[in-house]
Amino acid sequence: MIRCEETLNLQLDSITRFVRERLVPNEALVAETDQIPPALLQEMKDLGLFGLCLPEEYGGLGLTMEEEVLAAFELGQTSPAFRSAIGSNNGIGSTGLVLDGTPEQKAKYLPRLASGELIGSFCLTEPEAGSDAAALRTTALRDGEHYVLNGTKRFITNAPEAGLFTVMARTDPAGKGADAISAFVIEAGTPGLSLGKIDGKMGQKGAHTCDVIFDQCRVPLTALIGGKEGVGFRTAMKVLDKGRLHIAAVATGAAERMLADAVRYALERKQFGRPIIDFELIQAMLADSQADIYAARCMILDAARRRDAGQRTTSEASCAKMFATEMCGRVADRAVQIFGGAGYMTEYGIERFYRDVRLFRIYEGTTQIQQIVIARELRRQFER
Ligand code: COS
Repeated sequence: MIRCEETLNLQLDSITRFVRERLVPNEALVAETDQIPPALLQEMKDLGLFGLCLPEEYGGLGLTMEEEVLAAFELGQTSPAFRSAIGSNNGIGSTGLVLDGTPEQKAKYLPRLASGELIGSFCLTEPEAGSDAAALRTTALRDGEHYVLNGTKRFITNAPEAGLFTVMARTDPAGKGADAISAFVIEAGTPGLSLGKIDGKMGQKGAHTCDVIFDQCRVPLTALIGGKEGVGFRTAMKVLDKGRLHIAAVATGAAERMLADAVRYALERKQFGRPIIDFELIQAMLADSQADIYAARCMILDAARRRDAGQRTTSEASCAKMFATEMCGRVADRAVQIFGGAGYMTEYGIERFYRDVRLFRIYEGTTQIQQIVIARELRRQFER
C-alpha cells in the first residue's frame, strides 16, 4: 500500500541520491577499513534512515511494507554493509517490540531506535541452534522480580554496536517446543551481558557480528516482551516473516546494481574489435539477469501488498526470500563472468559484491529453511 505517492517519491528520490552521491563513493573505503565513517552514519541518521519502518507515533517514517520494499530496492544498490547498519533498527532489531511489545516498552525504546541513537540487535541463533531455532538453549529463569539469563548467542548482526538486544530464551527449561521460549528486550551494559570478539567474515566488511554472552544476567520482569511468557518463538517467526521480505528486496536491489555495472562494462570493453555487448552469449547473460530481477521485483511487490492488506504472508515471504536471494547469486556470478579477468580483480569491485551477496542466501533463514516453510504452508493448505 502506498499512502501518498508524492511523499513516497520524494523519500525514494532522497534515498536514491544519497546512495549514489554519498554511499557508492565510499564503498571501497568501508571495505578497506571495515568501518562506516561516523560522519556518514550521522548523515544516515539525519535522513531518518534508522526509523524508516518504525511507526510515526514513535518518531519513525512508518513506511508500509510496499513502501519499505521500494526503499530497500534503492538501498540495495550499494554495499550491503550500509543497509546492514540501518537494517536491524528497521527490522529484526525492532519488529519484536513493534508487534508484541507493551506500550511502555515501545515508548521507552522505539523513539531512540528510530533516531538511530540506539542500535537494535536480534539474538536468536546459538552455537547449537541455527536453522532449528526452537532448539535454543539460553535460559531465562524467573527469580522473584527478575529473570536470570544464561547462554550464548552466535553471529549476531550489529551486536558490537548495539544498545538494545531482542533475546529469545527458554523460560521453561524442561519444555521442548516453542511454548517454552520467551522474548526479552535487554539493554547493553546490563551486568552479566558481554560480547565476544568481532567475527572475521567472507564479505560485508563494515557490518559486524559477534557472540552475545549471558552469564547470570539479571533483568527486571519488565524486560519480557509483551509481559507474556511462552510466545517468544512466535514473536521471532513473525519478525522473520517481515524481515525475509525486506532481505528479498535488498538482494534484488543488489542484483540491479550488479547488472547495471555489467552492462556498462560490456558497453566499454572491446574484444574482437567490438564492444562485448555485441556478442550474443554476453547478451544472453544480461537478458537472463534482467528477467530474473523483473520476476523478483514482481513477486516481492505482490507479497508486500498482500501483507499490507492484512493477509498472512509467511509462504510468500519465504518464496520471495528464496527466489530473490538465489537470483541475486546467479546475477552476481554472471556479472563476474561478463567482467572476465577484471571480475576477479579487487580493483573493479564486482568480486566484492559477489562475496557480499553470498550471505543473503543464508541469514534470516537459509534457502533450505525457506523451502521447508513453503512446503509446510502448502501442506497445511491442502490438509485443510
Ligand atoms: N508466524 C507466527 N507463528 C509461527 C510462524 C509464523 N511465521 N511460524 C511458526 N509459528 C508458530 C507455529 O504456529 C507454532 O505454534 P503452535 O504450536 O501454536 O501452532 C510454533 O510457532 C512452532 O512452529 P513450528 O512447529 O513450525 O516450529 P519448528 O521448530 O518446526 O521450526 C522453522 C520452524 C524451521 C520454520 C523455524 O525454526 C525457522 O524459521 N528456522 C530458521 C531460523 C532462522 O531464520 N534463523 C536465522 C537467524 S535469525 S537472523
